[in-house]
Amino acid sequence: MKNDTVCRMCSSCCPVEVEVVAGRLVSARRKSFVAEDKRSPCRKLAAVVDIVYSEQRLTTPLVREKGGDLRPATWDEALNRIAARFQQYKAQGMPQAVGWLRGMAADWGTPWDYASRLMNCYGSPNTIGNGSICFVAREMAHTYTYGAMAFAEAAKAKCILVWGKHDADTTLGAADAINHAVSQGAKLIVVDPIQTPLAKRADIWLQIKPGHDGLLAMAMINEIISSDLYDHEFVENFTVGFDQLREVAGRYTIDAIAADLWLDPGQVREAARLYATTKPACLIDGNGLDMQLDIFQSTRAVACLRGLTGNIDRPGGDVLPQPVSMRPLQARDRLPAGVLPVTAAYPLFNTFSESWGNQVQSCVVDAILDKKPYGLKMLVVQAGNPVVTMADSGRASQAMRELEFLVVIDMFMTKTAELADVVLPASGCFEKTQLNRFATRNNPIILQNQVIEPVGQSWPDWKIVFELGRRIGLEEDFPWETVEAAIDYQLAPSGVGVEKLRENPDGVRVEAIRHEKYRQDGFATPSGKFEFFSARLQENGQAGLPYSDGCPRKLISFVDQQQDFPLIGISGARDIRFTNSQYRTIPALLNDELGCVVDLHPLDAAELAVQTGDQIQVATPKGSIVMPARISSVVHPGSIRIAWGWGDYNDQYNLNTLTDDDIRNPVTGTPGQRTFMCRVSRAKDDGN
Ligand SMILES: Nc1nc2c(c(=O)[nH]1)N[C@H]1C(S)=C(S)[C@@H](COP(=O)(O)OP(=O)(O)OC[C@H]3O[C@@H](n4cnc5c(=O)[nH]c(N)nc54)[C@H](O)[C@@H]3O)O[C@H]1N2
Ligand SMILES: Nc1nc2c(c(=O)[nH]1)N[C@H]1C(S)=C(S)[C@@H](COP(=O)(O)OP(=O)(O)OC[C@H]3O[C@@H](n4cnc5c(=O)[nH]c(N)nc54)[C@H](O)[C@@H]3O)O[C@H]1N2
Ligand code: SF4
Ligand SMILES: [Mo]
Repeated sequence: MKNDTVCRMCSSCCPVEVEVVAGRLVSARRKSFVAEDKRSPCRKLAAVVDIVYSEQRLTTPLVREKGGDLRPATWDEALNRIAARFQQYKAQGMPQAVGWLRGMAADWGTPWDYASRLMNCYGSPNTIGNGSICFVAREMAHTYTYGAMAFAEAAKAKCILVWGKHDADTTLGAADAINHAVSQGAKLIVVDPIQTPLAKRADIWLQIKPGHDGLLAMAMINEIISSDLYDHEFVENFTVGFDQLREVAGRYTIDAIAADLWLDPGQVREAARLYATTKPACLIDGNGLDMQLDIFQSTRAVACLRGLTGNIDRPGGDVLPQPVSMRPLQARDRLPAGVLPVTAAYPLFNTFSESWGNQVQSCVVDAILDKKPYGLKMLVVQAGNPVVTMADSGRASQAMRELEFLVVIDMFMTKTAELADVVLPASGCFEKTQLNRFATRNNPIILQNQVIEPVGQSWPDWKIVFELGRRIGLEEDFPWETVEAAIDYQLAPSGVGVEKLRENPDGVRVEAIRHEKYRQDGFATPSGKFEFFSARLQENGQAGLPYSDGCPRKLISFVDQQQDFPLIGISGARDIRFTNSQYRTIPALLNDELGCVVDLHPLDAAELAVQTGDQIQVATPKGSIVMPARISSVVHPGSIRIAWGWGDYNDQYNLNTLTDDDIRNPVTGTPGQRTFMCRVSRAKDDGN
């Protein structure tokens, strides 16, 4: 039997058609607007049966007696243990000592709302996501500029500027759109420190010095303004701060900064002109901008380009979403007044969006270890593996060990789950129904629909949260017996329900697509305009316009120790076979540790006397890892690229052993997990 759903094995949220025989999933196929033979392939989806029915799946709850090993338990026993702890901290008058840390895996849609609801009704403001290192920090920069996160309508663009994103490995729907547009003659500009497969195909590739994107954006803005290539009609009628932008960008001329950014001035000029003069043009920004110390300003500067060229909300440009009306399910009003979250040091980031709440996960570690601003004693980790995915793994791991009580909700036994007092087995994406953020932030709404029964005794995340809620006295707040009932309740204002979504597997559009909505509605910013200058940022002590206070001294972690750590380390490519720390236990995907390498430029390799296959040690002031080297000119001399995500599989490959969490972006609390100074040497035990 064929069934439609949404794959959530990574954040791409691809609509898929799955084949189920006798209740068992046997294959899955990605749907797309391009013909089958043109669709970008997904290795994970090809291995879907091995993933879903992996012998490594957690199939029963596990509990730990004090100091002992984890042992199987019933759901009743496991949930009652957790509920007892919730009640204990409440009875002690400190519900806020309980935190709920969300990884990216279960999605940012309804699963996020359910956990927030439970915690708010319980009385703790500490439901915390990892958005400070993922796209939420970027979303904030977009939002402060034009009211929401824009997304590129690449398929219809004539010019595509891809800035720090590699969709063929991460976001296949977007990869299909880029390929389609390029096949129709669209120009392609890529800003990436790595010569990626996409960079190889680009008309212009800017191999930027890692972490310096904001300065490049300012220089491009300057070029576009001084050459009078900006969109006068849009700038005059719909923006604020253009004169200041002109003035500040004037300090960043291409000729003055290109060499410092490892770029050729002529190429930067050509890129700025091509982008500004080809209409429509879209700008796809990605995680290459995230995880950087300067994330907020650099993304603001990049975002300004969309208004300067008038491409914002135009067909084939960068479109503003038409979100689906939903009932807020987070019950924020139920939080007792005056209880500050542990992320209180980042008030702008905590409040920029109606639903996001707290996303500075590093604060969880501060609260556990330093009791700042107060102590967290218990943590529920849902769909995340913080021991290997957070900056400064050593410290994150110490924090997990120091907790009085750790609960992990996951599908696999991770390095984080190994430390837990209770482990709850979660059902995977094909085993549950949910609404993904991808489907509700914009039309059309597409349902992730359960197509097979939960594997083993696993439960879907929604059921775990609802049942736990009921066991801590929140029966009235979790009245829904099924997830369908909860989704229908939440979606009621949109007039759409689960039944209709199931009848329309390709999605239901609740509002016709509109472009240039700002002409009628204005932008959802305080001024109603596209804000090059944000008074709200200035009032809150931040630069109102990107780089108006100058450029931060520290764009790369440990840059003040570059005498000892002379190479720039780049947290590397995502591999289509894996999602962050996941799936290395799947034999069909692991394939002899293929891709677990450090890329080193031939010039640096010669100096260090390193050859492909040699074991090398990469060290920073925080720690060191050992990985095989690959000599490759995809990296710029002076920089290396380290494969990402191997830390759960093997400690020795844990990239976040190297990263710093002491210095963070002042607005979004983002540590420099992407880019850091480091040192390379041949590993001591290397026999060569
Ligand atoms: N150095 C460095 N650090 C990084 C990154 C990097 O590129 N370099 N990337 C950063 C980014 S952008 C992110 S978003 C984070 C990701 O950080 P995490 O969210 O911690 O990443 P994952 O390794 O994907 O862990 C997700 C976990 O959820 C489990 N899981 C999968 N599906 C479900 C589900 O439906 N329910 C439940 N309960 N569990 C599920 C998986 O088995 C896995 O253990 O890492 C960040 N850290
Ligand atoms: N297969 C797979 N898919 C995934 C994931 C995964 O781990 N595996 N993770 C999911 C998650 S959590 C996320 S957030 C997304 C992220 O997906 P993307 O947004 O595509 O981000 P990345 O692939 O991390 O990096 C994109 C590009 O940024 C470049 N880059 C690195 N440093 C810099 C820099 O300083 N400046 C610029 N301009 N570019 C730089 C990298 O070389 C890379 O080519 O992918 C999601 N999808
Ligand atoms: S790219 Fe991600 S969401 Fe899309 S099919 Fe592959 S694993 Fe699933
Ligand atoms: Mo992410």
